[in-house]
Amino acid sequence: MNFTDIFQSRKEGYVPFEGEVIRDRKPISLIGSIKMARREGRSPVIAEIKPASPTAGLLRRIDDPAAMAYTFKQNGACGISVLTEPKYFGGSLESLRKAKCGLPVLRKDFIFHPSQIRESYAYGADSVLLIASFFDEDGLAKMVKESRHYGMEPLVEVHCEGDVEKAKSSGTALYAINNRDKDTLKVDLSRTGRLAPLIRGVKVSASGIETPEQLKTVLEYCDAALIGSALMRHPEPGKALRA
Ligand code: IGP
Repeated sequence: MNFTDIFQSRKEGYVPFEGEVIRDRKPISLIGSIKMARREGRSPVIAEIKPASPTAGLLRRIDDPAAMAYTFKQNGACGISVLTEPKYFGGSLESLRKAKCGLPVLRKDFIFHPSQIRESYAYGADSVLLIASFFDEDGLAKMVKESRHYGMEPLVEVHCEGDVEKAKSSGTALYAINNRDKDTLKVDLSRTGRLAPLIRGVKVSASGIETPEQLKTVLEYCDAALIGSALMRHPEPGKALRA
């Protein structure tokens, strides 16, 4: 199971969100929160609620996503990422809704349809992940626009130089460099050092960050880091953030 397979499986049977959406909520800026953490001398970490993963299987049973989000906030996180893909990551839209805690909340999923962006907003998201590799240039630009229509600046994920070009032409202001290969699922943190210099704008290094030393290294290249598995595996995820 690689990213491409999961993306395909997510498409199968997806029922477009038909609920009525009133744009009466102004999303919290993830970029603003990253910058504020840095100004205040806090480590700019986006903490991820990730019950399972295709490589590790079950990481942590999360009965109370609201409590988990609050713990992350109390321990200095600058944002919360919530996996909503159910089959391989054990996520749900309900946990997205529950993670609202005053920090910006990112919906982490395999997004391919504009209605998923409306749905994300309806469930309280402040930002959405868009994986550049799964769109052509036009498609990605349209999804960025759609996100902004709801006041959300999307996090555009890049895996290679080609993705960076695509992301740039989409006009996004916020990038994630994913250190995990989308085909082999192997982690290579040196990807952050390779791609970061090609990007202007706010950069997040994502995946495979396990130790304080690794966090320090990726933060030499990026404005923030996104950590899931290492926090989920820790007996006290909040404390792990402080390490
Ligand atoms: C977190 P990790 O290795 O700290 O658990 O990684 C995050 O980067 C990862 O969950 C992720 C992801 C994704 C999951 C990055 N991009 C796209 C699903 C879809």
